[in-house]
Amino acid sequence: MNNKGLPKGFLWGGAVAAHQLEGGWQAGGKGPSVADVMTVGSPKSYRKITEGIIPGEYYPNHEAIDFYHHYKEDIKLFAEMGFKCFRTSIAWTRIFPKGDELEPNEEGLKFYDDLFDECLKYNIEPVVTLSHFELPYYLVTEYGGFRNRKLIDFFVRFAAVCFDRYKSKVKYWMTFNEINNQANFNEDFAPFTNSGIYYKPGDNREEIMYQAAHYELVASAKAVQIGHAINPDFEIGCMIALVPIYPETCKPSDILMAQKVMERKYFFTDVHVHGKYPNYIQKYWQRKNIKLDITPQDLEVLTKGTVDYIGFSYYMSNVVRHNKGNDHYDYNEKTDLVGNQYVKKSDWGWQIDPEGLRYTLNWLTDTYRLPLFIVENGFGAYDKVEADGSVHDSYRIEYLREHIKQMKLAVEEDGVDLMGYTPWGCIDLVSAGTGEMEKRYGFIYVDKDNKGNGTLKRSRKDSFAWYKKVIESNGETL
Ligand code: BGP
Repeated sequence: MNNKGLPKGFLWGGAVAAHQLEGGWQAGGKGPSVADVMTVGSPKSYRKITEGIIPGEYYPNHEAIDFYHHYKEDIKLFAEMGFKCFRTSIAWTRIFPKGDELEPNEEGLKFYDDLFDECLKYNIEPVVTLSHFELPYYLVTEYGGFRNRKLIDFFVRFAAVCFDRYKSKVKYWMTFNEINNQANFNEDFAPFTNSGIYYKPGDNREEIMYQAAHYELVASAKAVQIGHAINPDFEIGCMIALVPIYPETCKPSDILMAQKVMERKYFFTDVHVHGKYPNYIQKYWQRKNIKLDITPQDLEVLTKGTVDYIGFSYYMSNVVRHNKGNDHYDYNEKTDLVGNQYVKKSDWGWQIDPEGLRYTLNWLTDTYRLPLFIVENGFGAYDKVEADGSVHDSYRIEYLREHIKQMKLAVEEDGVDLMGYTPWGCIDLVSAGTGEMEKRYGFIYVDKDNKGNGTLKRSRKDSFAWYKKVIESNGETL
């Protein structure tokens, strides 16, 4: 094994999601998605979800950065940076505006044909997420989102249509973005999930969450099977939000607590990779009297639809403590999470930990033995535009450089099998969590603020030229 440098063909690129940049929320026959009924929050609070569109409210995803009309210009800029791949999602509501139709919307399909062709023109490989927090809103109001088993078939129909239509253009796929976010059922994390579940007072949130997760896992496995039948060359992955959990101290109960939290958050990966639920989660359901609709046919489906690789996002690490009286090591992020005195935080309180990326790459490899793909990593920050239009984002370069260094060590020294690296929000876009435009991740600045004002003009930040060199040198010049 050659231990110098990243492999040839390493997939350098950038990542986005349809609802966070496309805009055109009603263009080409598109229906509303859950993201279209969310307003702007603040750095400290998640965004608000409104019941339907309230006149006069500002919904940032409706226009976003209008990638729908600017994609040619934007992909040209990605090509200038030397992108080998571009990760985006297909807005479900462009293809099935309500979600339960039998026939897809041709205009929506055509948009992604054009988009993928534009990428391929520059030899940029599209990497596609099928469901990235943009469930058709109609499936929520009419069916209750993924509380409902019927959603499995709707998703599978959508996936099959996409696989078939783009089979000669797209090789790399992922089913559900950050499927495990919903494990944080104590928080109102709706913006960060695909399930479209709005908890009501009195709901047994935990049971509902596991049920929705099960339907999504079955839907994913069915889609993987169908995808492989349509094109055996497809590489279909899962997508996991990976926040490694450290123990606060070397006290054995803290160590065990960290392990239990890892299990609770990452059993999703076991189901995707091994096709079955681990014993610990089944025991947990028994103890908590959580009753789920899981049929023998479902379990069969899970074993047949295992993934080819693990895609994951990495932004930060977290620390937990074992609190006295928590005899079963149950996890409640409100009481068990503690700060990490050894790392700095972003303005949004995300703990910056580059070594945690190497740790994560090794943990995933040791646990699952599958190729890995870092499909999100990045630094959300306020940017300042100088009088001449330049943006000196040295803090972003610093964040990415330190993470890439650790990623390289994982490959070169630890032998991790890594397919690629696509930093999040390669062009500024709407934040999924808060709806802010001014939480920026991009190499490309977009002139638009949190209230929707701005010309939408694109410009290169300092990180643009830096990332171009990184790609050119296959990660040698950092
Ligand atoms: C991930 C999501 C992305 C993205 C990112 C950054 O959880 O997959 O959609 O938005 O987080 O989060 P935020 O936009 O809240 O800064």
